[in-house]
Amino acid sequence: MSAVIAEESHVNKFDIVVAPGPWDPAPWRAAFEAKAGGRRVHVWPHDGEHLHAPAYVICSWKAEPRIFEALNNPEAVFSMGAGVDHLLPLAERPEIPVGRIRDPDLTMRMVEYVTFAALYLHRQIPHYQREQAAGQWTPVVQAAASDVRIGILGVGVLGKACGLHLQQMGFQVAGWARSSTDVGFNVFHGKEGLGELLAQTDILINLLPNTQETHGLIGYALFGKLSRIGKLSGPAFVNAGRGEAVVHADLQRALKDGTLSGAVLDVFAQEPLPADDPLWSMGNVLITPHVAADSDAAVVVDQIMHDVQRLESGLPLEQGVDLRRGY
Ligand code: NDP
Ligand code: OXD
Repeated sequence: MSAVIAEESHVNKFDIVVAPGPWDPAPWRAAFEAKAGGRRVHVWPHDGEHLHAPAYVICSWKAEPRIFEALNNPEAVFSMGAGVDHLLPLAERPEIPVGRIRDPDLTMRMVEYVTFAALYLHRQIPHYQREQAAGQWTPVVQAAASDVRIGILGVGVLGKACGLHLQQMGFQVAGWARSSTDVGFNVFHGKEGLGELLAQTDILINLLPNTQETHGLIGYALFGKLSRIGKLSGPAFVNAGRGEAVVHADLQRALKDGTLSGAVLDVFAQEPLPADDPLWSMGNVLITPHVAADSDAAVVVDQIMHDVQRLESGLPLEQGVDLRRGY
């Protein structure tokens, strides 16, 4: 994060409305109050649904959509994470600037998670966990990383960093994006390009945002297009992007019938994943509860407050997002 721009006494300071949705509000209140530089901090809806303030910004993580009815004239709205899908209703209000978190700390956390998932699958850890449970010593043939092909859907801030890291570890890496090309590894585009990528992928990693175009993109037919002649015991899937991109029943089916050999799943269309979901008890599935890349409060607040000060000085957001594009 660049240095916070100097506070100017003559600019009008905005109130800060923090709407942490399902998160514990206490640490967020404390983190914003510590950095608010005299601005008033309100936690929504705990401090009241409505606000008497001439000017305010909203910092939201999956806040209930009615916040934008109760507080319908914000100077800006910030996502307290990388994803902005929870703010998509604001696409109809293009006059409201929208910001998100783009931060090396969050990116590195995602690199760690995706690297862990790729190694877990590549080094056949599920097999050894099963063998350990049975008290069995059963070595299996281990491929080199350079023989394993990883395909990344979405090569933005997170997908690019993950791809470069995996490439450095020796894996063959390629990606798929809307228009990005120059990321340091081969990137495919469009429907045809997606087919080409899948045909040369052993481990598929989803890091796409949830948009109208990506919703339900990853289904049984797509899994069926993954390469079946690779060095793993069958193609595998990692989802750290959004659950909405996946057709849940198709994922269950593909993992059950061997179309997929295994999966590491961090995100689901319904979170928490319901207790009776069959994925919980599948031996070839590892589930984590949407923790791939947590937002660190200090980092998030610093980045948002930097953009609040810019806005108060009449400058555009440094971490702005065009919601009409959807991500
Ligand atoms: P970015 O916006 O930087 O990158 C998005 C990527 O997806 C870009 O490469 C973009 O293409 C590509 N893309 C978007 N739409 C399409 C499409 N229709 N077809 C093909 N490619 C598409 O996002 P980030 O990398 O920062 O984050 C990705 C997602 O990860 C977030 O939106 C969020 O959902 C998820 N996330 C999950 C976390 C977790 O803990 N599990 C934590 C943080 C984020 P192009 O480059 O051409 O624009
Ligand atoms: C994010 C997330 O988008 O945690 O930051 O999912």
